[in-house]
Amino acid sequence: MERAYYVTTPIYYISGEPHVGHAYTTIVADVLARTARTFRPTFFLTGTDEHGQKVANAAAAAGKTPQQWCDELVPRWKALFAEYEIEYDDFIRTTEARHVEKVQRVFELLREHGDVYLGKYEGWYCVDDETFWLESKLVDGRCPTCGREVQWISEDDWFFRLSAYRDRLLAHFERHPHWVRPRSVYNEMMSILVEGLDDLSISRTNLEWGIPIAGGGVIYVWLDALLNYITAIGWSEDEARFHALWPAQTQLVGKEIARFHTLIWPAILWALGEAAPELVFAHGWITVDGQKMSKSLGNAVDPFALARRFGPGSMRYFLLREAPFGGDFSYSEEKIAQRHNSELANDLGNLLQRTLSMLQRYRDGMVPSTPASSEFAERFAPLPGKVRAQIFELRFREALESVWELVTALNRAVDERKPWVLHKEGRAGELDATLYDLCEGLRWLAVLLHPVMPERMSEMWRQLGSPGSLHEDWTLALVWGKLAPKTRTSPGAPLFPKIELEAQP
Ligand code: ME8
Repeated sequence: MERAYYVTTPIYYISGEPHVGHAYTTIVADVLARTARTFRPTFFLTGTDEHGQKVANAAAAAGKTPQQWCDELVPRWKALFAEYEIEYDDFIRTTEARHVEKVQRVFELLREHGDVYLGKYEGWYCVDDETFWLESKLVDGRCPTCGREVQWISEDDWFFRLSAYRDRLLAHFERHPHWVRPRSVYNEMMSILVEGLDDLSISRTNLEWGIPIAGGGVIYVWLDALLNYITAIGWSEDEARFHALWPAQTQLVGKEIARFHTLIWPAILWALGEAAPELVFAHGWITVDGQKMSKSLGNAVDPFALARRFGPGSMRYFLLREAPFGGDFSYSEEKIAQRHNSELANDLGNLLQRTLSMLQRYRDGMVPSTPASSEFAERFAPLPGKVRAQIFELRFREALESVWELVTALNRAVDERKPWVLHKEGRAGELDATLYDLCEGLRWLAVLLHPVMPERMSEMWRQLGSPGSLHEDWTLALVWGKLAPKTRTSPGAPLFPKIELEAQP
């Protein structure tokens, strides 16, 4: 089987309703997957992390069994992804039999190979992060990741010999300096490694909501959760399929869970005789007033309301365009509205509308014949390759800036060539050439921006009357002059109607 582009998101705790942060990572994965699908086999996995104390507590507080609670909430998460035009290939739930059975098999294998041993865990536990913490790692007696209170745990647990993998991890980090990005996270993980790794408790004795271990207790939720990336794709079941996908090319996570994905995850994979993923990218946080947006901090924003207000396309565009991917960035409705109005409504939406109305007025709505030459053909020939490379380097903001060079050039062509003057002066050849360039440029934009704003770009494609598919390989689709003369356009409603923000009180 041909090796596929395999991209994953974290699987989300369904301890409540999703927020914009959860949509964010999944949108990024969707943009990668949609771009990859145009030229190679692709697999995009997301899902929900349903076991553990955090979910059990949330269910208990709602007076439901954990299973009932999860079954009721999963449709909300699927609805969120549908709302944001996310096209995953699989959605894994950790309560599904296909996952549970394989996690139990992993545990047995680790036990057989001597990678686990029975010991006593005495220390602290952060329920919100589902993390064990030694006293020495706490900050002012609180969880060093999220700052919340921790609880004391004393129980007999199974331990994974993580410390035995430290040297291999160090060698891996040194040999593959780009396997963890951005650099700041790589450096942070390196310094943890240099300090040393403790063995990891991988079971919970005093908890019922989890995958049972023969002989008692349940599997620690993080071991259970990390394994989703391989249980979903046929590990130990369908070797051909598994090896066509694994190791994953891109695993996207938020920076607060980089440690699990770059120190613990490779060690578990190696213990199973599998390879580490090629890239773990640990991105920054969407912040509100300088703090991470999170449900438990009470500053989470309802992603459904935002999609209704600004449109899913504009939200996707904003999230990718606002900041260099990797860093934190602050969220505000003013910023979303501002980008929507100036970049999408003015630069792009107006360009389409003006072009189609001039075409209607001067050429009966039909694309003129292909000009003998175009200043754009040579200038923008390298653009698709550049944008694609930037997307796979996960430099989304730069990719959108590159696309905007074409948007700007087309707007400038309207201002400089003044089609209405060409029409008035009867310069038909020049008018044809200008209108053709504008339509062809817009067709390119629909293709290039389709992974970012799938529905809006399909609508733009429809208005342009383009036959063919938006899913074609860019190297075939984006040849300047491919737009067929006499294509009949069908102008429609504005793509990005302006949004008025109410005046602040
Ligand atoms: O950690 N900004 O699940 P989780 C950006 N179940 N991204 C954010 C964000 C924010 N403010 N808030 C959340 C878990 N995210 C585990 C993962 S994986 C084997 C198990 C995104 O529900 C970001 O991707 O807490 C973050 O890592 C993830 O949601 C955490 O989701």
